[in-house]
Amino acid sequence: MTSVGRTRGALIVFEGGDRCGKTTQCGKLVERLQSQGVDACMWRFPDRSTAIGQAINAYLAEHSSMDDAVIHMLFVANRLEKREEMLQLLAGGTTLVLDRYSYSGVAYTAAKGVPHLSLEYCKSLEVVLPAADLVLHMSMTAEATAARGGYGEERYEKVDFQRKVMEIFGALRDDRWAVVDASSTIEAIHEQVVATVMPVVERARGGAPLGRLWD
Ligand code: 2DT
Repeated sequence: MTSVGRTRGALIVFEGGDRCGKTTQCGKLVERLQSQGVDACMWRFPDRSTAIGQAINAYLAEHSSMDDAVIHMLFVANRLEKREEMLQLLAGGTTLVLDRYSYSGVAYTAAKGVPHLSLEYCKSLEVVLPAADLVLHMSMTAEATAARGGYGEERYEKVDFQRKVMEIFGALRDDRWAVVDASSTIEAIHEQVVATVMPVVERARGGAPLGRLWD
């Protein structure tokens, strides 16, 4: 998409089911990148701080209910409202580490199995957003994540549903994805993540073009 010059930051995304350790790994990665002199910051989607994000938060906490198509649009809008800022940061050389992105957007909605919310339809709403340079797929069985602390507090934390989400993540994988065994230790995962991310940061710095979803 946009030409961002020779020193752009990389767009690194962590995806996976609930409670698989994405947030911990995002934080550790940003710290490591910064310690190595890479300008980096972490964002989460949904971004619950905006007005749209607050409506999403109420839905996830089961304080409100919404039509499946409407909540899907809100998740998309929550990314679109950050699009400009995202592109500017990347163009300015900041590497963005995202805790979920459009891949969660399409996987969680398509997993509901609502006929008019197919994977293809969901994907079509995201095409104006940049593609990740790298998606780190924190892979773990739905049963194993369910055994982790805090599981079940939010709307989608149900084993059968998570199993469907994981199947769809599997189907979305392409050569920009790297699979990480999320059942491993925090430090072992972190080292694997760093080894996978560094060459991608270098490629972006060297001028590799930013892609567009789902080209
Ligand atoms: P966490 O904040 O704990 O990751 O949970 N989700 C997320 C969607 O259904 N669509 C989306 O576009 C995104 C980004 C995944 C957030 C929950 O919201 C789901 C789990």
